[in-house]
Amino acid sequence: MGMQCKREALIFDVDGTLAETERDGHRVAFNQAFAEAGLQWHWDVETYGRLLAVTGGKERMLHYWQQIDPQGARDPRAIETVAELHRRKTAHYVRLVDEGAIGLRPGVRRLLNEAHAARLRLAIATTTTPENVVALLGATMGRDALALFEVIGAGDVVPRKKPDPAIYTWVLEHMHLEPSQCLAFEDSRNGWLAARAAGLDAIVTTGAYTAEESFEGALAHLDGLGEPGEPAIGRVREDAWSGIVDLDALSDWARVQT
Ligand code: XBP
Ligand code: MG
Repeated sequence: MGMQCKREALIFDVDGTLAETERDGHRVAFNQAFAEAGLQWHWDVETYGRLLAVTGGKERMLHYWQQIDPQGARDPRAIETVAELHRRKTAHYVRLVDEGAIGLRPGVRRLLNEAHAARLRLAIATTTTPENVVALLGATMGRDALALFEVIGAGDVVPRKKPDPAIYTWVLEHMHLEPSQCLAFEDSRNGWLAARAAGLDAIVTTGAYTAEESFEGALAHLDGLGEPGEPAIGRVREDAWSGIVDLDALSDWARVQT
């Protein structure tokens, strides 16, 4: 039968998708942790852009260490050193976010509220640490924001991070949903590859670090979700598109049920 099922859930990435967290949030927090530990490491904006190829803060630090000091990084104590640096980094990141350093990207609040009002099911699938998600949502949307999301898949709940599909598969299992019933929102090639490998279609809204990446095959590649007076620009499937990503648009593009 040609009947295709409707989609009832939206699954959101966090970093880069809900907010531009990397350059002025995570990067700054890593550097604060390095300085505090007396390390000479410093990640400028460009260096950090290259390091984003490795997802996960601990994985990223170990990768960097292996590049600049392969012998030191082989020490059995390196894993614990990285874990301690990461605990400090998380504390700095949470403080930065609590201070209001990071806002949501345009259209995020609007779409989340619209989806919630329409009783769509909402979830998060991110490689970042759970505390970071709680801090970001709390600082930007208030304490009740967490309750918008039925399932939050974050950080080390899965053994392998994006582009591995594990975090998406974990979220699907916890929601008892098939990939065809969901739509993912991502900003990066690694994130999109993860969603795709889990069998999900994705809307990609690229930002500062990801605009030049390739998303061939993604349902849409836009520069954001758009807001009234500030439309998103990009493509939907093969066609150029400009407008505001709302539930009407999502139901046209992807049979999202409203
Ligand atoms: C986000 C990440 C994370 C953050 C830092 O990727 O790769 O590692 O940069 O967070 P995505 P942690 O948006 O694809 O989920 O330091 O907590 O890992
Ligand atoms: Mg991302």
